[in-house]
Amino acid sequence: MSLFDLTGKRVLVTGGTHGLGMAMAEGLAGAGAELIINGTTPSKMQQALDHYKRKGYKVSGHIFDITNEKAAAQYVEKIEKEGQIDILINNAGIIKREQAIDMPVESFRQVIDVDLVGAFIMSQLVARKMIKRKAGKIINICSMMSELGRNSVSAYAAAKGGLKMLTRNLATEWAKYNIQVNGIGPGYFATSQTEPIRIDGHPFNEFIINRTPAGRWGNPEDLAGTAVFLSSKASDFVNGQIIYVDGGILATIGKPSNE
Ligand code: GCO
Ligand code: CA
Repeated sequence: MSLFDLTGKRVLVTGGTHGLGMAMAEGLAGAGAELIINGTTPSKMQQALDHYKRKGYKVSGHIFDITNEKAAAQYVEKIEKEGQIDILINNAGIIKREQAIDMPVESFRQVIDVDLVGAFIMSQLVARKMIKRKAGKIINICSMMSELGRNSVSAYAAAKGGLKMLTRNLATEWAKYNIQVNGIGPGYFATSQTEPIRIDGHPFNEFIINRTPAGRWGNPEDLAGTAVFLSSKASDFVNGQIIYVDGGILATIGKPSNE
């Protein structure tokens, strides 16, 4: 289907060495895209590149910190010398689970810096290229915490709520250049980030399964279709939307644990 075809498109995925970033990258590569992966850990990058290459995907990797605007600018220049970035997926993120009352300000700042400021830095750098070409797709990876609070994740919720509004604002400013800025809000997915709260028998694990109308954790592959849609021609008139891929969590108030 040519509407969703990504042949010849180059996508930069931040934090694409594992988890949801990797699953989305694979979805896009399956639709024909060439992968450019950013990460911060050389050993993880090597493993990821081996994985992508084993699957036969065209891929390159770049180690840099998205919160360092000078380094990020140098890498965007370097990548663009090899070919244009058609799609940017702002996926890199961190979480700190800590009661707000005790959270060191420095930890709060660090989460905002990676999850929100990093996405701004990368979007600005890449959009400067996209504006000249009058074409581009930017996808910000939001969260349930773009809409809902939860005990112990104040900085993460503040950052992801901010990322939702950054998405709308960048869409407002850049739609006229034929750049579509949208977001994906994953529900609760089985990744390394949720490993500490996904243990069988752990009350949080039971809670999430009960709270999700679909009755299960998301599998990373569940995100691929939405990522392809927002990267392709099929979404050329979709601007500033957050698509929640959450098994129905945000559609419902939930139910008692005995139902
Ligand atoms: C948590 C989880 C979440 C998920 C996801 C939900 O502690 O509540 O880790 O933050 O990772 O972002 O959309
Ligand atoms: Ca990373």
